[in-house]
Amino acid sequence: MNQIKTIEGHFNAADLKFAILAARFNDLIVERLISGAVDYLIRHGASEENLTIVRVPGAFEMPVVCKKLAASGNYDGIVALGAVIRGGTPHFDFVANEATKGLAHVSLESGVPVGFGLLTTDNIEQAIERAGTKAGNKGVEAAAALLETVRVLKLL
Ligand code: INI
Repeated sequence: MNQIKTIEGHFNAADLKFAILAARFNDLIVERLISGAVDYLIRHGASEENLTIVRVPGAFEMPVVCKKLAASGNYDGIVALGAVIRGGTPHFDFVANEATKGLAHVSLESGVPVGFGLLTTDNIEQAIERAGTKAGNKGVEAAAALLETVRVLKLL
């Protein structure tokens, strides 16, 4: 095993530029995700002037704005934060699927990593649990995964 070359990202956000793309829909939840992501990045060495928060109406609008952010060349990575909560109609599935597919597509096509912090839950309780209460904070997880991915990409 000692002979195997291993490449892995470290968790130092110093001198990296991040966009935090956040949906206004379900903003009670999404604000907690933003706080978690910002807190994580700052505690890992990012500076406030290298963080930009960009707000969009809902999860459905995230991919097109993410595409422009990626194409700008201004960011090492983008954290996408939102909350899609199931209602009584198929609307949830369309919004959640399109946002998820769109964000993955932008990341692959642009080569700019996107941290996926879009909650998709059956009810508001599950969303609250994942926004800084008993099931952690998905904004923190997305920022951590993004930071590691940015760093590993820079080593390849
Ligand atoms: N947008 C969300 O971010 N979360 C939701 O739960 C949601 N629901 O359930 O409707 C939602 N809808 C709005 C959508 O993202 C668009 O903003 C809207 O359809 C206008 O294009």
